[in-house]
Amino acid sequence: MLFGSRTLDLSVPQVMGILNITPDSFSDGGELWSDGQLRLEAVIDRASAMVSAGATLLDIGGESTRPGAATVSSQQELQRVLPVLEALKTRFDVVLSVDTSNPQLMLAASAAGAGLINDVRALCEPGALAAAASAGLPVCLMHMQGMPTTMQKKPAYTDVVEEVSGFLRLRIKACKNSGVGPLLIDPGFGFGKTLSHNLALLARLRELQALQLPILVGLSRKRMLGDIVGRPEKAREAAGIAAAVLAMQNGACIIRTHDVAGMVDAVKVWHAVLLQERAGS
Ligand code: 7PJ
Repeated sequence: MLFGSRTLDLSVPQVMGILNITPDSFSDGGELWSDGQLRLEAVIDRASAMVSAGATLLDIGGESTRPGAATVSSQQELQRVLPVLEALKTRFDVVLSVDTSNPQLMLAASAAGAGLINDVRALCEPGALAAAASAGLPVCLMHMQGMPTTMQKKPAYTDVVEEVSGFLRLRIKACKNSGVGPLLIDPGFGFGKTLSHNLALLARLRELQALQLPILVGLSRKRMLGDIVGRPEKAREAAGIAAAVLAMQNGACIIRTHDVAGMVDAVKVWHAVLLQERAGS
């Protein structure tokens, strides 16, 4: 699949490294900031480590979607993300993804060399469909119930998998009508979902394959893993790998993670077994 100027082979799962450049990020707590300033050198070092470890995409996020996080103005978000995009695009041969719902940033990011728009609001913000269409980039559509500030208050579904895929189906149609694409889909683990909703989505992820689009998953360090293993965010790597392997087995082809090195090894093991199986053991 073509992501801007770069092609990735999605028949092998690809690892997307998370570069959160918010001062209040949910799991890497603003380590890239000092004295209210983003440290570009620190961002580059972190990106470099992820690329060396085998990430083929980097997801740059300038807006925290953590429940209760401070809202950022469009201007602030652009000022955070664009210099990072500029710095990374000349240094690393990977797909740069922007984690944003902001139409202005979609356009500016595309001009600055981004290869993917990753929108947790599935282009529902006013102007987002039109901006993504003129950006001309692939878009990952994610499902969320409610809005980040309130989404974990009382998530409720009759059948979570049916509702997530119904929502995605509508957004895919809206994108096709607006000339947006190519598309990827994501069930949005943790976005307006209880542990049991998240587990149902992971167990039945394969059902989303009916939409016939590449599936991206973001499980890394999330609370659902903490609820299962009882560990703090930074000690959830093993839990995240186990969950991602299940997701790959159920059709996921991009894994969004904070912990790239371990995940790349997990993908290699999973893929080696797949090839053996295809060869007819
Ligand atoms: C996701 C995301 C996810 C996609 C975040 C976090 C919260 N984008 N952005 N999927 N999560 N596509 O990293 O825990 O699950 S921000």
